[in-house]
Amino acid sequence: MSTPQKHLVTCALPYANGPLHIGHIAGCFLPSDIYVRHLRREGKEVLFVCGTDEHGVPITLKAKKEGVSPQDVVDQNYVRIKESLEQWGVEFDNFSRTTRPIHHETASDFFRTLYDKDVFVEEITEQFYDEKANQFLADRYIVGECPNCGFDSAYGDQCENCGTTLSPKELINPKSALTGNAPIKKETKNWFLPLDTLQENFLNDWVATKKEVWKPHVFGQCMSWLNDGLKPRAMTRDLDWGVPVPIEGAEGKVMYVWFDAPIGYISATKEITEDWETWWKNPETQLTHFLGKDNIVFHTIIFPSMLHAHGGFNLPTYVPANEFLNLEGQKLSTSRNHAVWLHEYLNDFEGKEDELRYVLTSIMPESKDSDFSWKDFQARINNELVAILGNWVNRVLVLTHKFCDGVIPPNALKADYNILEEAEKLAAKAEKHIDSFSFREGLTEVMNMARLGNKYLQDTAPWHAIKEDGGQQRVEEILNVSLHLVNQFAHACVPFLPNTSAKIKQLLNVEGASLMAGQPINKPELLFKKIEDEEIEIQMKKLEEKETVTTVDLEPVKPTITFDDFSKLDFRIGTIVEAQKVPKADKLLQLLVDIGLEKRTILSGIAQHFAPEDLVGKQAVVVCNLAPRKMRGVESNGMLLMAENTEGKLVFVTPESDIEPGSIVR
Ligand code: B3M
Ligand code: ZN
Repeated sequence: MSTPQKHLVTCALPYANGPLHIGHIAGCFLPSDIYVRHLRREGKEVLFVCGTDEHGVPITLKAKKEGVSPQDVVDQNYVRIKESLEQWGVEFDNFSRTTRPIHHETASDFFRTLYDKDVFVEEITEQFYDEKANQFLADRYIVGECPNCGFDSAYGDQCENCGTTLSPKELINPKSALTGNAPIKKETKNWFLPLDTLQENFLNDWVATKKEVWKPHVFGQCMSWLNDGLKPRAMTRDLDWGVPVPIEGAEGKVMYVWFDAPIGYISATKEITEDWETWWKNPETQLTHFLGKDNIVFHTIIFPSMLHAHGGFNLPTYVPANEFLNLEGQKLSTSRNHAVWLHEYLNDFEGKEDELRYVLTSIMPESKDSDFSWKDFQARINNELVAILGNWVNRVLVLTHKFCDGVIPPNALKADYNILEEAEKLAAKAEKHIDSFSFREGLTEVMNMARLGNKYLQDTAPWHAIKEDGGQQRVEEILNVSLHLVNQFAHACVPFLPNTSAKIKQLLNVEGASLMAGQPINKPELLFKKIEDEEIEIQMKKLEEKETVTTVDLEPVKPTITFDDFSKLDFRIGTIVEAQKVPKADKLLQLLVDIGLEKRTILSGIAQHFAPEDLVGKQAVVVCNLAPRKMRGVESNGMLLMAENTEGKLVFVTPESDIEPGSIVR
């Protein structure tokens, strides 16, 4: 497969609602970066764009949960995501954001053009509405059972369990994600993309041309959509966070996040070059979208339909979507914190960026889901990177110092050059695999070069050869061939192991492509270090601890408060000196509590849990500055803190050992 000269490569825009984990990395960041490095090495002109997706319900829900504004959420996460990608070493030309003015303008113009061309169908429909929250419930604001797989917390736009794209009305037993209430239906006007007519006039024919071009699972998913028959899809939402819909009568409405987000690829291009049209409108430019399988429909059906309806834009040539990566046999989950976060990895395994690339490429979910486990991570690094690659390169360098004074020996007899030809063939195979998005196989071929090098060294055994007649010359030949092979390897591994490639080049002391006999090489240094059992145990433990048991019964953490808010509360230790039942109130106990400064009457709703006579002498944490409250004619002056489990069992929060009443708790 020969590729054109100009390439626009996109990587799906991550939502700016949290940090990146290895699922994101294996899904699209790593494959796109491998592909781009490969193209650049071949001398192609490449523009590689990405950025954060900063609109949509995932952002507003997160903001609500944290009690901050959506802007705060995206500002924080943009920086985090961008920094971790830079640190890990992805070579984007631009990593933009969809809240930037250039994106709002670009998306607005795009919408306006479709509107002016009468592409949209305007329709008043009934949408789910949460009466308590006074809000329409689009996309992730609504949850319910997936009609496809039965998963009980599918979103209104998609089931994260089976990947099916949904509309809110398809959910079984829909509930508001804001209040948990069953929604009502309410009328509202929206603008729909008529995917039904677009299917007939455009998609059926266009997708048919991709049968042999796209991966089977991508083409298959796309066809199953088309076979079901597409329905018009609303491109506007009754929400206040997003790109405002730029037409009259749409005040207070924003674009559907999946309308504006892919336009983010266009704005990210515009942002860095005035010549953006040569990347988007020049038929000679190849457009390739990298993404995870849950985004397939948006990149093979909806965005191409938008581009087609607009006119003038290239359509994607390739959409090499990956399937899902699991972690230790279970789905990666942000909400359960079952994940390996990129920023934490980079912190815990400093300088091991290539090790992560290596392992994730080896297990990349290219055509089916795959599993990351820490034990496998360790085994692949120790048995492959250290034992095969690192060892081989090190032996060649050490032997060159030992037998050739650290200088590249003169060129060898032609006889041994067949090894280099063989290596060249492996490198060519690897490139072919990359061209067809088979990165796992590509990496295998590259590692086969190191296997070949090891075998050559083993077969020729310079440490024995040196003792034979004419030994010095033979050893020089062997090392010359081996050094060339190491250099070939350094070139071949660029897309997969860019840091390792640079390091080998530095050890060989070469800048250009070829080695020169007579040149000194640098002192050997190990390329990789073994991963010890303890390092893996730490990670396994971290994973166990991280997995907070957020069963559905536990209440979510309340919105963040400031320290000032906290310090307004006056907690002290009190000792209960008297306790009695309150007549005609079966839940209340009337307590007299010594809080050091005074004795206070406090009513507590614990009569069904404790007998009054058991309480006298007990110490507890008392909230002392709560406004007094009258119950059953008695004024209560404060509150005892109790811990309650999900079954309603109550226990006192008592000091670990006795302390004077009135002691401050903070
Ligand atoms: N932000 C979905 C996701 O992160 C979405 C991708 C947009 S690509 C234009 O899975
Ligand atoms: Zn499902």
